[in-house]
Amino acid sequence: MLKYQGILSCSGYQNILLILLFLINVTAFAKQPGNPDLIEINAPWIRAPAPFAHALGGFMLLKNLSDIPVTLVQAKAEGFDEVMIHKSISENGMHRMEYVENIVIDPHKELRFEHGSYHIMFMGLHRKIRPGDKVPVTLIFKKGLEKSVLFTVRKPD
Ligand SMILES: [Cu+2]
Repeated sequence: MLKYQGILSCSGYQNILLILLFLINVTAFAKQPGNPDLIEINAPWIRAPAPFAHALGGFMLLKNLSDIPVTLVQAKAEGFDEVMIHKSISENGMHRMEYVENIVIDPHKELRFEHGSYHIMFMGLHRKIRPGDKVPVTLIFKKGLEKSVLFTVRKPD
């Protein structure tokens, strides 16, 4: 009993503390959520629908101003059957779109979502949307990071 107390009150206790501190640091690093303020979304817009269009493309410039990579995994918006991240691909004169599971944006890099490349696909409109409308969209990144932005509906330049 005495021996046990001795270990606990001297080096043993300190070691436990050190190990705990170490674990807390490791956990904090692994779960580092990033800072949504360090993700910048420039000029988000949705292509105004042509008559009878049921899928619309959304575009933006996404900047990662932070010191860690951020991974976009999903986009969400009310008023559509489904919202997905897509990439347009041209191969041998054929155009197609691919579902993108995630996109990593390295620290201090930017990624342009534009016609013929990455875009957000809004499918199955529940109501009419017109040029000038604002559509709230939540961009979801890994590690629980979220960014809400208003996309403006407009005709292409
Ligand atoms: Cu698409």
